[in-house]
Amino acid sequence: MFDGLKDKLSGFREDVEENAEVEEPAEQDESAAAESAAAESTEDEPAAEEDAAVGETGGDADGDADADDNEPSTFQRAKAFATGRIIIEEEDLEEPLWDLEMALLESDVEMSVAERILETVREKMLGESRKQVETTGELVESALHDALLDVIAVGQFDFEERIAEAEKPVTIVFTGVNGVGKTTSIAKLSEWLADRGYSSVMANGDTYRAGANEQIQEHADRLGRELISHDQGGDPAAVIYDGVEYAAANDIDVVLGDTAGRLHTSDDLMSQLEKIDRVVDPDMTLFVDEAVAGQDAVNRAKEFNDAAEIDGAILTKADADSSGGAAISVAYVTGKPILFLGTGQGYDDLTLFDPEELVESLLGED
Ligand SMILES: Nc1nc2c(ncn2[C@@H]2O[C@H](COP(=O)(O)OP(=O)(O)O)[C@@H](O)[C@H]2O)c(=O)[nH]1
Ligand SMILES: [Mg+2]
Repeated sequence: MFDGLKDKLSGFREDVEENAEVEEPAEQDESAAAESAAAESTEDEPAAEEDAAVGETGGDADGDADADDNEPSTFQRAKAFATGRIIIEEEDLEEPLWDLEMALLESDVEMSVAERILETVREKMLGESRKQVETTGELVESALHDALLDVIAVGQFDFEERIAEAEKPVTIVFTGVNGVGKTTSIAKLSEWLADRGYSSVMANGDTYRAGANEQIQEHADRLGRELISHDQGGDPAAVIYDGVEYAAANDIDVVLGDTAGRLHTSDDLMSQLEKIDRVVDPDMTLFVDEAVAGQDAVNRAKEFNDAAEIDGAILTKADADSSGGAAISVAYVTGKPILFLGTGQGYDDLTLFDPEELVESLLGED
């Protein structure tokens, strides 16, 4: 999952490390290093700032061993200049950041998201955080970590808690274009809920496509759930409404309402979604798209959210996606969180989305 992007991120780390090393002063004897540091610190402003930064680090209360016994000597400060934590300059970052931007865009990360990531990385690497890390590698790692998390975690909420606290039945409507995995995700979510003690009923609002009733009925039968459906051509809002009535009468916790996945540009479909909103007033609308669709998925998420406001997204087929662009971009672009990843065709292949976990796996060694 997302291996292509992972490789590209580790490329950035290597780039920065290489560039930073080039800047390292060649072997100097102790006094020469000290002198050059002292000279630099008085001559130009940026160097003076850095010297101050070193001073702060050395004097930190959380006990550097060397700060305990005696104040850091000029030599120690000079040596700090030669370590990764303070020698990264704006110009060292220029090329790696450019390459990182290209890598993100190639991985289908949306432009504004890539820009935001770059901005955060630049800020973190040149700003405060560099005083708290030891090596260039660590600095890159922590900057990338924060920059990715910043865009990926937008809008996150605890889905299970939301279900637990909502008045029952909770109605969830699934939107998205055809073939992305809405119906499969409904079946998976029904199983996910059952595993946590919540009963659910499916309501087939896809009254448009021939064979839609049969397909979802098969899932319902396999899982032992009730399915509410009307004949093909019926009113989707009416089917989901019946689902809610059924759930209320039978003490069912959650109604999972499917919809037809016609083109997001279809006015017809959008007015259908509006009607569902009006008639059923769902507790949640989840947008479903496939991670493999990359940039297209991001654009559709935005358009669906504009037409019938979504509460979150499910990204399916993450098992087949190496770019990771959609997983990184959807939340930032829509302001609504990714809640689940579909990771296969089995009913258990639905994973609660955990931004921190994703970031760690993107930056992980293996
Ligand atoms: N590999 C993989 N396939 C999936 C996933 N989710 C759905 N699919 C497959 O995608 C196809 C379309 O799914 P379907 O639920 O009918 O899409 P819908 O038209 O949006 O309702 C089916 O063959 C599913 O088995 C997933 O997470 N991973
Ligand atoms: Mg379907």
